[in-house]
Amino acid sequence: MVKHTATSVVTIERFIIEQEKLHPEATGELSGLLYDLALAAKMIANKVRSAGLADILGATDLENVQGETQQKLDVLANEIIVKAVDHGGRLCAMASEEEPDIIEIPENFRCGKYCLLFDPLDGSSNIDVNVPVGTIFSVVRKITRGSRGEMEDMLQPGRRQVAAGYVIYGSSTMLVYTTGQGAHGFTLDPSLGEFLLSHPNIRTPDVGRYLSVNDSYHSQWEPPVQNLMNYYRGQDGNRQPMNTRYVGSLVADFHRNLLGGGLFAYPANRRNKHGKLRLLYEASPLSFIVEQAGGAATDGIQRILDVQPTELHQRTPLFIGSKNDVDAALAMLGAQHKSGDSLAPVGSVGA
Ligand code: AHM
Ligand code: MG
Repeated sequence: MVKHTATSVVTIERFIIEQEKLHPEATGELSGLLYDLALAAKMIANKVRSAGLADILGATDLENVQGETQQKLDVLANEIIVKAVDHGGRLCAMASEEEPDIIEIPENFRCGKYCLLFDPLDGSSNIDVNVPVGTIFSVVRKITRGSRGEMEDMLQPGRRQVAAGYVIYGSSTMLVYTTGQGAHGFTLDPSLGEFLLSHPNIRTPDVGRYLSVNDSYHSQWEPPVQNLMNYYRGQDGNRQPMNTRYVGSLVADFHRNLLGGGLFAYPANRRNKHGKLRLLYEASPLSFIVEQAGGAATDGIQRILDVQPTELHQRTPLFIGSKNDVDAALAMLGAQHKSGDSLAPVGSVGA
């Protein structure tokens, strides 16, 4: 494969094609899907950029200038992604954090061999205050025999993903993805309308600088989780204190930590007994990416990528980021689980 540096000008399209060449058996279906997702990302970026103007441009709270009913941006992002990928003949089904059931491919379109699972606009509650939001996606291969995708195809452990990625709509729009050959980042050049390779082969430091966690849950965490957070803050004297940075928008927190080194944690608490984040739309794809960058991810007992999902919208506790910091979570929370001190699911608080 051609070796790229951040100074060669490489579009995402060319990069995807070059990666495909590493697999002589490839049919181009996955490449086509990734390219369609990059297109959807550009369309969503466009909407997000003018989100603050929605009320001004809309004739009323409910209608926009064309007289169409104003949609919430996360619903709109969902629709953009579905419309960008449903007709390409690459997918047999989809699932979205925004929709309760599997999204079927319309009867008039051909079905392909992949399933797409996605969170169209994560952190969308932050849009009103101009904080970065993101899209997260995961691709798995169909495993059932029929022509249409089924629930069994969706409920595969994360290690079976063939691709995963996220888009951050921040001060610039970036798309980071992996197909299992490293994690690569592309920045949208707005003047060209192209994603250009800006972060080839991302590597995340083994030891994190940043700790991203919502501290307001401290009193609602189980003691082992509280001890773990004290350890990250250096309060027990066993570690250099980490800097706390919490945007409250997963993609933004994850992205900063991926590049700078850090640990994002969303443990279970008394209110969210299984954590808050979704295994299939958030935890699994980001775990695939972080592992490709040399980091790790656990639910406190096992590697996120080994968790067997049982429900489409399953939630999971999540500790993700720099390898040594994730190992510490596993050691401190996993030990508690093994000793039987808690019967609650990983990092979670007993019912
Ligand atoms: P969402 O999928 O409804 O947007 O919720 C997920 C978001 C994440 O982006 C963020 O990490 C988390 O919720 C913040 O939750 P909290 O406000 O409890 O800290
Ligand atoms: Mg989300």
